[in-house]
Amino acid sequence: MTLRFDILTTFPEMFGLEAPAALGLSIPARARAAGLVEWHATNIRDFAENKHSKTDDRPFGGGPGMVMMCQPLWDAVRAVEASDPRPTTRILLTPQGAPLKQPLVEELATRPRLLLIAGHYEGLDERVIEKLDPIEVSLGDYVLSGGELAAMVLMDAIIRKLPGALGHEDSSEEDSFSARGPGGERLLDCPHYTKPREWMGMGVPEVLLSGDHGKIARWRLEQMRERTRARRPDLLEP
Ligand code: 9D3
Repeated sequence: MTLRFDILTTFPEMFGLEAPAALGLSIPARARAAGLVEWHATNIRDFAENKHSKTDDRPFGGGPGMVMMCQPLWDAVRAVEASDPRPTTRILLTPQGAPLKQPLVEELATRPRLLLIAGHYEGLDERVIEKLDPIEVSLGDYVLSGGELAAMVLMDAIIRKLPGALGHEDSSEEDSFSARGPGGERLLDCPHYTKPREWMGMGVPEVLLSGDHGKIARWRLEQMRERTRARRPDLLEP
């Protein structure tokens, strides 16, 4: 079954004519060519019923920036949802959302159809958020110019989890944040090395050249734990 993404945005050009640059190569491009995923960007402006096709207006109460109006977005969602009988899971990309984590990515990868709402505005009118009742997702604590790149990041993370998207079927299981130590703990990846054996006077850890696969596996696990302790101790908390 093909996963369908619909992206609602006032900048559909960011998603390209064929594919956004970020999704036009590598795993997402292959997944699309294989029919595992399709995506459609829709311009919210096309649904504005006022005469200048305005999608935003000044905030009640004053202040900087513009607020996305309810009507164009609501009508866009309804029209896009009606274009395909599969039910959508609505997702709003917003700095107010829950920080994106791999478990949500993996849950979303099981849905038939995802509706992503991305914008370049101060925010949405709260009433349309209430009516749409979307899952609100943020990428983290930094400020982007808009939600479109966040939508592409989310799409990329989901697409690579679709069955058949990776050449190496088990490599997504071994990722950081999916990798588990024997105690079930989430761990960062270990360091990797390839040829040449010496580069700019730097060698390669001897154990990796030993051919002792048990010893190598134990060394890698120790490196994973060491790095996680040093760099991301939060991952080791329960
Ligand atoms: C002071 C108010 N700003 C909130 C931090 C306004 C604002 C800035 C940037 C409102 C929207 C945006 C555009 N960002 C997104 O739409 C966005 C986002 C982000 O900026 N950081 C991390 N994740 C995301 S998901 C969508």
